Amino acid sequence: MLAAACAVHVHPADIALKPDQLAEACREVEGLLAVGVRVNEEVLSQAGKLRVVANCGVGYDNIDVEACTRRKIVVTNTPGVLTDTTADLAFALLLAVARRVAEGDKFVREGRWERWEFGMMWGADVHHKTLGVWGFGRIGQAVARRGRGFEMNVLYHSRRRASPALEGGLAARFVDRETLLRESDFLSLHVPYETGTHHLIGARELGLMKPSAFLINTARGKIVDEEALVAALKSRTIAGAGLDVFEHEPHLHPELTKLNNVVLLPHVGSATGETRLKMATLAAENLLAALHGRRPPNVVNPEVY
Ligand code: 8YV
Repeated sequence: MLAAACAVHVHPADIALKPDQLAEACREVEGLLAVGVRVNEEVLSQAGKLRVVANCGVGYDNIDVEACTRRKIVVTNTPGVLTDTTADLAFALLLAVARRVAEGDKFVREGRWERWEFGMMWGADVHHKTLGVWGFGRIGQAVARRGRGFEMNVLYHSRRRASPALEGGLAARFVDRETLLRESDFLSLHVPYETGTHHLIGARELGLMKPSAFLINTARGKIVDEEALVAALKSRTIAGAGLDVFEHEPHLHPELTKLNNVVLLPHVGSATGETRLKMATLAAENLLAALHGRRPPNVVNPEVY
């Protein structure tokens, strides 16, 4: 799609460029399709011809949107196409940590399974438990829907309360933060990362959760104070966590990999063949629309118009 419409420079390796390398690569470009790279002031100040940054992802905390807006650069993202795929992964983590799937797999592979035992590897039930969803946008709602499938009692908290019709359809009950923390058996995070959500979950919040509760994070690592989480997991303040994202990814807190009560994934929430193709296509459509002077379908900073 892109090659048919423009001269395309593709970064050859599937590794994220550092801002100075990206800045160098952006000097002459008019459009940037960003896949997992940080687009900050350093990059933008050197990209004098840039008109659009099309992010291949729904979250755009990797892009300094304000700096783009000041330069009248359009920023787009890829909402919608990855909703169910990411919700599936949140549920995969939820089930895996509750039923000790990763731990059991490791146990069998390592040849440590010698006999069937009644008391072996007990986990926690998922069905009929209370699922807390923090952030009730597309992905949060899709997780709530999956919770209903497992006959869970679904609570949610979000900045704005959903319409009665939406709440009714998902049988989800709006509660305040404290109630969500106190009552959830599984708490799944689905808020965007921004100044207001930095360390939304810290020692205090973890302390309010049940000692039998699990935290699931497929949103952004910096929403959780990882140091506090490690302490809570070690002291069994909470029972476990399923994490796809980390505060300083790809670097993990050194204690995390030593813990049995966590399931760790390398930020693969949207990583299925079907969804990655849809994300790439949508990002390309957004990019081309902007370059052709049309308004792209998924503009993040409409103030530029
Ligand atoms: C992306 C994501 O793969 O969409 C998001 O917000 O976290 C992932 O789907 C990631 O942002 C890299 O572009």
